[in-house]
Amino acid sequence: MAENLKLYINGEWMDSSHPEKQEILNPANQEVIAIAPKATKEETEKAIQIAKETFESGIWSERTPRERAKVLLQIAEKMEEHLDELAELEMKNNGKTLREAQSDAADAAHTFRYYAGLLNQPNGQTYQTAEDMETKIVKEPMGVAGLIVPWNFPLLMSIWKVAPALAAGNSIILKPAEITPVTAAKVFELMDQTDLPKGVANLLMGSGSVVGQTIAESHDVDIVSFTGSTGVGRSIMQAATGNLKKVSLELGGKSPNIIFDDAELETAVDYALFGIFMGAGQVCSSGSRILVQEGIYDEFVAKYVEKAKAIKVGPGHDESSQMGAIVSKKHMENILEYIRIGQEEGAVLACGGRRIERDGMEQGFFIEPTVFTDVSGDMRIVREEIFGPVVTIQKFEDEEEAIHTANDTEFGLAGAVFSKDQNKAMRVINKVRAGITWVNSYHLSYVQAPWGGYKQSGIGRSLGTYGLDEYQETKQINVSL
Ligand code: TAP
Repeated sequence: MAENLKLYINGEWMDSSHPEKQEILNPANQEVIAIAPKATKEETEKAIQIAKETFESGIWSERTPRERAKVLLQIAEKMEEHLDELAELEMKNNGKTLREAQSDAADAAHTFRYYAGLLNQPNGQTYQTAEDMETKIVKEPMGVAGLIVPWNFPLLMSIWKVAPALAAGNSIILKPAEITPVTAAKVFELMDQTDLPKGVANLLMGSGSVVGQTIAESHDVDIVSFTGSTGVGRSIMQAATGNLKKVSLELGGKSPNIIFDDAELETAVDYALFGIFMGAGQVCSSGSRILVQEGIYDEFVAKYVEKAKAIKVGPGHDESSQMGAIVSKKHMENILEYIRIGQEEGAVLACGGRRIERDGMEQGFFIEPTVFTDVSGDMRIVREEIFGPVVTIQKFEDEEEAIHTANDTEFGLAGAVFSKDQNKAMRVINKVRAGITWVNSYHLSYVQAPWGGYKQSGIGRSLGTYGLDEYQETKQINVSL
C-alpha cells in the first residue's frame, strides 16, 4: 500500500487543501510507492508565518549552542537507528543503487553530528579597537530559511541545508522536489521525536512553481538556499529581489576531467568511469567532459569503452547493479534527446545510447552508459549539462590547451587532473576555474570541505564552517570601556 504523505507545519502533520495529489514512483519499475500532497500558496504562506513567529519567539534561535547541539545529536541518533530504512526509501524513490543510497544516508546522519560539533567551537572575535573601545564580532541566526532541493540526492541535499540552518538557530521550511519527497518526510518524522521545538522545522511538498516560488518571493523569508538547475536558480534570484533576501545557489556543472599522458592509466580510467556513471550521471559534479592527452588517447578510449560496456545497469535493490535508474520518464527522454543531438552533431557514439528494456527492466527508466568521442568544443553535448550517463572524450596536445578547454564553459562546479607529476597536476588544478577539484581521484567529498561553484555553478558554499556561515548574520558590537 502506498503511504499517504502529509505536510508538516507547526509540528502537526496535515493534508493539503489542494484536490490534486502527486503519485510518487519508483523509477526502476514505476510502482507507486507513496502519494504526496501539493501544498498551495496559502499553505506555504502559513508555514512561512509559523516559521517567522517561532523564530521571533526565541524558542530555538535564543537557545545556547550547547542546547542546540544536543538536539542535533538526537536527530543524528534517530537517523542512525533508521539508516537501512532511509537508504531503502531513497533507493526506491530516486532509482539509485542501494550501495549509493546507503552511503548517502550515512553521510546525511554524519552531517548532523558534524554541525553539532561545530557548535562547540569558538564563535566570534574580540578586538581592542581603541584605547577605550572593545569590538566584538558575533554571529547570529538569519531568521527564516527557505530550503529548496532537487531530486538527485533528495536526502543528502536536504540535510546539507537543514543541519547547518538549524545549527545556526534559524527556523526552516524545506521543499523537496515534487517527485522525491519520501526521505525528507521520514527525516521530519524522526525530528518530530526529538526535542526540536514545534514550528522550527516545517516541510512542504508541492511544485516549484507554487511552493518554491512563494518561498523565493516572500518578504518574510530571510535566506533562500537552493540546489538545482542554473535556469531555476536565475529565476529564484530574480524573485528574491523583493526583500533582497540572501540567496545561496548550488547549480549545474559540465566538469572537466583532465588526463595527462603520464597518468596511472587504470586509475584514471576507473575514476573517469566513476566520475560520470555514479548516480547514472545525475550528479551536479559529474566529470562529464573527459579531456585526454594525445599520447594515450587511443589506448584510454579503448579501455574506457570496454569497461563502460561492462557496467551492470539494473534496479537498485539488485546487489550486482553498478548503475541504477534515471529518476523519471521525462528526464530519461531529455537524456535520450541529447544522445540523438550528439549523433546529429557528428560526434561518434563509441558505446551505449539506448534505453534498456530487457531482463526485468521493461517498466523502468534505464539508459546504457554512453560515450561520445570525436567531439568538438562547440557541440551542445559538450556545452550543456545533460545530467545523465553520457560522457564526451576530447583530445588535447599540451597543458595550455587542456586548461583552456577545461575552462571553456559557463559552469565552474568541479574538475580533476590525473598525472603522476604532482607539480604539473597542482599547476593545472590551480588554473581550473571550479570550486570542487581533485588530483588523481574523483567524486570523493567530505563534510569539512566547502561545496559550491564558480561562475554560473552558483553562489555561496555548503558544508564545513562555510556552510554554517551561509545561515548566519555577522554583527559588530562596539563596547565603550
Ligand atoms: P530544478 O528543476 O532546478 O529543481 C530543483 C528544485 O527547485 C525542485 O524542488 C523544484 O521543484 C524547485 N523549483 C522549480 N521551479 C522553481 C521556481 N520557479 N521557484 C522555486 N523553486 C523551483 O532542478 P532538478 O532538475 O530537480 O535538479 C537537477 C539540477 O540540480 C542539475 O542542474 C544539477 O546540476 C543541479 N544540482 C546541483 C547541485 C550542486 S551542489 N551544485 C547538487 C545537486 C543538483 P519541483 O521540481 O518539485 O517542481
